[in-house]
Amino acid sequence: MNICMTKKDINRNNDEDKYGLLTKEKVKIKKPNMYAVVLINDDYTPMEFVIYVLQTIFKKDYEEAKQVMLMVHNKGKGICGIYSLDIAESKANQVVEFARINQHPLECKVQKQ
Ligand code: TYC
Repeated sequence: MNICMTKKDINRNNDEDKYGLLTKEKVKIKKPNMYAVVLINDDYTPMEFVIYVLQTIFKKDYEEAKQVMLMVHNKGKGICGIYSLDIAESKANQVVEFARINQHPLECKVQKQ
């Protein structure tokens, strides 16, 4: 059986258990799949533009945004954040759309964790 339960549901179950009201059903809790948004380095997108993207789309402060940008610049790629699939895809699309509007080749991808 594969049912999603909140903590509240689980506690309610335990109470019911205590008072002998419950069917003895085992519940498996499945963690949601999570996805990293990965920024890719290139030779043309300005560093300050990447920092701005990290601040605005990924809600990082300036120092953290700079660290992530430098990580991508030095290592070739780096994680901007980890989200559910719909949010990861939405943020990746926002990055590419904003980069294209500003005529930068910045790329990012969504990677299942
Ligand atoms: N390498 C770029 C430069 O030197 C900066 C950069 C960083 C570009 C991160 C893309 O995802 C990136 N201007």
